Amino acid sequence: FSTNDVTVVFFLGGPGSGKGTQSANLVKSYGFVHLSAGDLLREEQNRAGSQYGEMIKEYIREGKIVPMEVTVALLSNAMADSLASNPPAPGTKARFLIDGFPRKLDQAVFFEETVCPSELVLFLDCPEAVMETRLLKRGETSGRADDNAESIRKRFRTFVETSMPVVEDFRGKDKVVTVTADKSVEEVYQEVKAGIEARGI
Ligand code: UP5
Ligand code: MG
Repeated sequence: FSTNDVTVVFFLGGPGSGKGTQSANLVKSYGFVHLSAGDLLREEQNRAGSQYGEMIKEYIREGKIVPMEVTVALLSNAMADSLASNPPAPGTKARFLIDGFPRKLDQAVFFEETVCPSELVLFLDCPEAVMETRLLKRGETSGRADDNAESIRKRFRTFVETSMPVVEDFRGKDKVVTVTADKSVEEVYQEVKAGIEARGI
């Protein structure tokens, strides 16, 4: 597909900061197509015959970042599928909200060079203690293999060491809208909306 046909917004934030929750709202009001890198990886992990299933399972449990070739292929295939089944009207662009990606600097560079540059980065800023409480609570019912105290600790470490530098890099390019996420879902959403609209997306 052509990058002229799409607008890409990256949605970043720590584990449990609320990316998935807010994405659902944004899809409804702004017509974004929501692509969660983590959801795509979990689907691939469960796909019969996937050569990556075991590897993805291990990386997710350890809170490590899956090699980017796998994730970028899943994302760009999902974008192409979406454009094929739902092409943008002439003169308009398809809008993709890419949740939980890029999580490492080299992934950001690779995606923007080989798939599509991003327009904006939404960043949910949330204290670890709040994210931990949310994830442990969700873990009671989510069935996610990484919603346990040990995996959560590892996810936090990866986020601070590897993913925050991506946010800082985009911040240096003035592409980041930061929203404080330690508030009610509705309050966070109002700020997310204000941030998007201020940037004319
Ligand atoms: N909740 C949400 N907002 C709330 C609020 N304002 N007030 C009170 N509660 C709130 O929310 C988490 C929980 O908090 C929910 O129970 C929600 O109701 C509540 P959610 O919206 O799910 O938060 P989110 O930020 O989406 O959390 P998630 O756990 O999905 O974040 P992660 O970034 O950890 O997970 P992801 O699925 O993106 O990645 C998982 C793993 O996949 C990674 O650790 C990594 O191993 C792998 N991965 C890669 O390797 N590469 C990638 O590019 C992406 C993922
Ligand atoms: Mg999520």
